[in-house]
Amino acid sequence: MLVTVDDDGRAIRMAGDPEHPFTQGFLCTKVAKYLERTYHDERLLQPQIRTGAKGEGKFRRATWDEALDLIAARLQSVIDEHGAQAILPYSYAGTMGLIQGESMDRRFFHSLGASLLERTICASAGAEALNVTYGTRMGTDPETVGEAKLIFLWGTNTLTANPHLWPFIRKAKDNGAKIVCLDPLRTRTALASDEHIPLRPGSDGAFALSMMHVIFRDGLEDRAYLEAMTLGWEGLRDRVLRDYAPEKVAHICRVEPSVIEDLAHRYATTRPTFIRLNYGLQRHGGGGSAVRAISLLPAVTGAWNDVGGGCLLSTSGTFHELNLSALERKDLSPPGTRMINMTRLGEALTKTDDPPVKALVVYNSNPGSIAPDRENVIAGLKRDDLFTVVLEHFQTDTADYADVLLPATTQLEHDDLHKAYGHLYMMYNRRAIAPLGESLPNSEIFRRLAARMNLDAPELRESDETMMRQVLSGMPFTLDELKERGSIRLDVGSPHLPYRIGAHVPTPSGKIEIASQRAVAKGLDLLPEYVPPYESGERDPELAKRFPLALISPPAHSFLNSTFVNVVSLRRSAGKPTLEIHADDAKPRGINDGKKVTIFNDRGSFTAEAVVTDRVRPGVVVAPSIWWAKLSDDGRNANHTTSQAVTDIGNGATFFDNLVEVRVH
Ligand SMILES: Nc1nc2c(c(=O)[nH]1)N[C@H]1C(S)=C(S)[C@@H](COP(=O)(O)OP(=O)(O)OC[C@H]3O[C@@H](n4cnc5c(=O)[nH]c(N)nc54)[C@H](O)[C@@H]3O)O[C@H]1N2
Ligand SMILES: Nc1nc2c(c(=O)[nH]1)N[C@H]1C(S)=C(S)[C@@H](COP(=O)(O)OP(=O)(O)OC[C@H]3O[C@@H](n4cnc5c(=O)[nH]c(N)nc54)[C@H](O)[C@@H]3O)O[C@H]1N2
Ligand SMILES: [Mo]
Repeated sequence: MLVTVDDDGRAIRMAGDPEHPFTQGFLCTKVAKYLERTYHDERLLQPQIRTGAKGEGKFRRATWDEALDLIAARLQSVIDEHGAQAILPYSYAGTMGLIQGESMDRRFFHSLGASLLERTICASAGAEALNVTYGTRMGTDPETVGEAKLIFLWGTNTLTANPHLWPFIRKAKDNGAKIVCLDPLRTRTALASDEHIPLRPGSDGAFALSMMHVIFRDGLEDRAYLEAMTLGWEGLRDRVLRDYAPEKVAHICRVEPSVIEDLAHRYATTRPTFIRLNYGLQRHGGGGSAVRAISLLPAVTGAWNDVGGGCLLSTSGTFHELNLSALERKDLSPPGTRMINMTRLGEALTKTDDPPVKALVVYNSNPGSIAPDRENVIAGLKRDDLFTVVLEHFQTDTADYADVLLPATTQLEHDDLHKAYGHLYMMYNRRAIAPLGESLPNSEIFRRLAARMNLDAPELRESDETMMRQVLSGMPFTLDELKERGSIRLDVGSPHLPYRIGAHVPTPSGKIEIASQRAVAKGLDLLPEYVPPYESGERDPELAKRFPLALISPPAHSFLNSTFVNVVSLRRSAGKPTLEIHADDAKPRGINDGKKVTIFNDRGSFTAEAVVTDRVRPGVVVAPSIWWAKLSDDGRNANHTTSQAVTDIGNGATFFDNLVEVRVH
């Protein structure tokens, strides 16, 4: 991003950097409004201490000294009474900067001996599925996607959630490629594709394995690739031939068998083929298994061998030379420290004992809006015996429950380093303006807090600049070069072909592990299989009868998870909380367009305005998200219905594995 600053030091313009080879001068809908957000009237500019009841949102202004003294004293008394593991840090994707997201904060909590947070809210099912199969997270070089002749956009709303990939897809299209979108919803991405396959949510693993059935049955697999690069392919072949015939799987996926046959044939006979696999489809009970199966399609056909071929979920494994252990200092955390799954925050705050969570420190996250089973999360946040600190830009749904609220700097107001998970460049974020009000970078807040708590180890005093040098110590460039150039492509060859024949695969066997002993060690099957959604007729017919509709609550086009919901222009374009429902489901319930409806299950309920549309298939309803509960009419959002159950692989969140019923409000 390029920021123009006027003579008074005020940022007046923001634009994409036209010289960045991947983002090419383009800012997405939300970040284009980042100045409106930064200079928002309601920015938190001073530390605050709670005066009202928890959740009421009443605070008084405090000085940094007073706020930090209070936090230090309260954390110390929690440690004295319950031990350090009664303290829980909670952070995720507010900023993905290495310094403001995983440096001094981690060192601070590790030194205290606080509970560790298992960061599973987004990507861990897919990440672990790739780790088990490929040893790391790498994929097709996104800049080569223009070479592909057949592209699957699978469980991804690319135009909304990953628009920077679109120019490369566009290029492929211009060269005659066909684009196929696999998504239960007719998203804007589906509309921009050549074909749309609205398969049933949570059935993708079966679909992929059935494609393999067709490929092996008809002898279309790439034997040479399978022999050279994979382990256990014969077992996979036998399994898919036995269990995943299209006639059977078509029923699971609610598509015609010919759809699977046709797609499998084209996939196996076209080159190069590219699959953009994204996170939407792994937010189901069987999400890990689904990613495991889909990611193996290019191994079966040898698509990994082609420039522009393969599959891309995440490139984050290509950043393995970053010295994250020097940055985070996990070694400072006492051995045996417990780990708490962030997806199960509600449970952690209301049921966990030995010790109970007595202090919660939230930064870079808004769990009061985004965590599943919100009813339970709020019950936890309301506890009067819980001491809660929130570092924020705004008074969010979570901030309302804070005892102490601290003002944090935005991306324009601090320096940072960024890796990527959708491209191959390391980036430097140079501060453009001075911090607004009394706001401070997260790293500085934790540095000051460590000093207040008399933690005087040298690693808790290091500057951001020192930490940047430490994390870059194994990279083939220096911090100064990165500052100078802004972004530098990783040294992975161009194009990067991570799994071309002859490449080293970082698994124990050095091959792509179709049969994975590491999967077995995690309690999974040796080979990929289809795992049905937890909340489905297959698993729980009784539940499916009471709650017959599958609710998906993916990000609205104008929001970034819960970020930007309070930015007026973006909220205006999002409109209001809606529920998209097919006429076949709306009619018998007496629902017509514009009617206010209640969406509910045993966990909770929320209200929205019905939009009757054939964008969704019958049996599926959609609530574009993630609304701030307090900015919705009913003070609730879709996470009142979502579940704390975790995925088959990676203990990930299952936001879209969620059966509900809908009635007129
Ligand atoms: N504008 C915008 N961009 C974002 C974000 C945002 O909030 N707003 N969030 C960022 C973050 S943190 C993430 S993780 C990514 C998420 O971006 P994506 O990985 O694209 O994930 P989602 O948007 O959650 O879901 C993508 C699509 O998956 C579909 N889907 C749901 N269940 C299934 C299923 O079972 N099978 C299939 N095939 N499709 C299914 C949904 O209908 C949705 O259209 O986007 C990032 N980019
Ligand atoms: N129903 C439903 N729930 C979901 C999802 C969904 O699709 N549907 N998506 C899930 C996914 S993929 C994700 S990644 C999570 C995301 O959940 P979160 O990680 O909580 O992300 P955000 O909702 O964007 O909230 C981030 C907060 O961090 C703050 N922040 C930003 N930068 C900084 C900073 O430098 N310092 C400090 N102190 N604060 C900062 C922002 O103001 C914002 O309030 O939500 C999950 N929840
Ligand atoms: Mo995410």
